[in-house]
Amino acid sequence: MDDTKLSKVISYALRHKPEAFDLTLDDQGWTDINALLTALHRQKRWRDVTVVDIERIIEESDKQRFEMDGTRIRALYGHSTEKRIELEAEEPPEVLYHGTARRFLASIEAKGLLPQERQYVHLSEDRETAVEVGRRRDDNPVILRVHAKEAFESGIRFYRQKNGVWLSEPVGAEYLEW
Ligand code: HQG
Repeated sequence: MDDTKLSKVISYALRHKPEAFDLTLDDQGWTDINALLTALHRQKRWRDVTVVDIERIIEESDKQRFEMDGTRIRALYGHSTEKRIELEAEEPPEVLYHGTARRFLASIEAKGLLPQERQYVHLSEDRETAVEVGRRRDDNPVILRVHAKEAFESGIRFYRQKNGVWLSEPVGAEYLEW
């Protein structure tokens, strides 16, 4: 079984298009794992997927993209569904990082960090992780230092996910440095 492809199809279902899989997400993004399996089984490629396969992609992935709890599963970040996932705001560390493509800098300087297609801006606790995120779009990414605590003190909300990814509301350029 191609675990990368399985992870991608589950990401698509849990982050972007649950309705295409006849799934509904609750306010925190949870859905029933058996409903997800039933939806996957409708596709020939995924006819034999079991909960063990899903457990394996969660355990073996370098990134923890999904979380399981009893009979529920959810994506921990990346959502673009219309209904906003509800998260609990927390005080962030002094500095967080965001890796991005050099070609986006002028726009980021003008408009700040925006969630774009997703519900939240995605930030990293360490520079190395931000480099990996930025490399998806640029071989030589720009790493922004985000003055998160200062932004938080001015009322911008931040949310820590279990896997160490931080999500936030838009962050104005005055809190960014590179
Ligand atoms: C950029 C992946 C122009 C932003 C990753 C980013 C992460 C702007 C892109 C997670 C902008 C959005 C999220 C502005 C922001 N003007 N460009 N004002 N503000 N941008 O993919 O943070 O493998 O939605 O810099 O590793 O790159 O899928 O966000 O380049 O953890 O699990 O707009 O997704 O994880 O891109 O990545 P994305 P991201 P997975």
